[in-house]
Amino acid sequence: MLKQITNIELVGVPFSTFTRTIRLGLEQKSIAYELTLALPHTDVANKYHPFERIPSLNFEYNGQKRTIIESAAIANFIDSICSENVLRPSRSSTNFNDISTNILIDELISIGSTYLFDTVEPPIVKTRLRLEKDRVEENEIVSSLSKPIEQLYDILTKLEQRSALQQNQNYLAGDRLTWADLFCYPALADLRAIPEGQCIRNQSARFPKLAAWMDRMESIEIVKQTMKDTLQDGWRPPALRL
Ligand SMILES: N[C@@H](CCC(=O)N[C@@H](CS)C(=O)NCC(=O)O)C(=O)O
Repeated sequence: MLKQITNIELVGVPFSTFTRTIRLGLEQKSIAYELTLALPHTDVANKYHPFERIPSLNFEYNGQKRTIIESAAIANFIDSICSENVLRPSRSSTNFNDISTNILIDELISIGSTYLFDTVEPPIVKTRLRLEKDRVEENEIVSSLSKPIEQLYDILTKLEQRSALQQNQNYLAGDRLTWADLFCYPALADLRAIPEGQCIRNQSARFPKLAAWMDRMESIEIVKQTMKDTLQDGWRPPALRL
């Protein structure tokens, strides 16, 4: 770990999927940090993030304060300050297997942050929680989610096919845990916490490879350590603004 870097502070909340991705990365690399609790669009979040999102990461370099926004940029920063417990092959490797793995990791980071997040979180997870909060009948909830569920199945099919799970490897980008897993897992963990997550739960799941990967992820210590106060842990957001 680069020793000029001090006072790492992550601004976000445990149930935010992007915040969880960064926490998973920091935990994996045993980087000490402080979590400053802030919901998006609040004064604390907005102080560091011009787009009013979470997470942001603050740190000091030789005593000078800096802030990074955007989870992929934060992940790259984490890699560059700590070479232990790697979450991707070295970017400077000229071995073509490493180059290919990095391509797949970058694809999956982008897929997880956009297509997957956009299909799982607002239209399914947030919608179900809001309807439940409004005490809408279960059959009405199910029917109002039917279109988003079709889209979800399409995205999950493509995710499974694009990932290394297709070649029966243990993790999304191969036989080791990488940032690809850390970016895709949190939204799917939220999905698993609601009835619509049946498709990635247990052996008879519609997506058995993703379901087995989720089980594998949930046996990892850093995943257990970051579960508290997430939907999976039974936690529900007060204002449903994830
Ligand atoms: N592109 C941002 C996305 C961050 C993001 O969307 N975070 C969510 C919480 S998980 C958020 O702040 N949502 C507030 C909103 O969408 O208004 C990143 O990669 O960090």
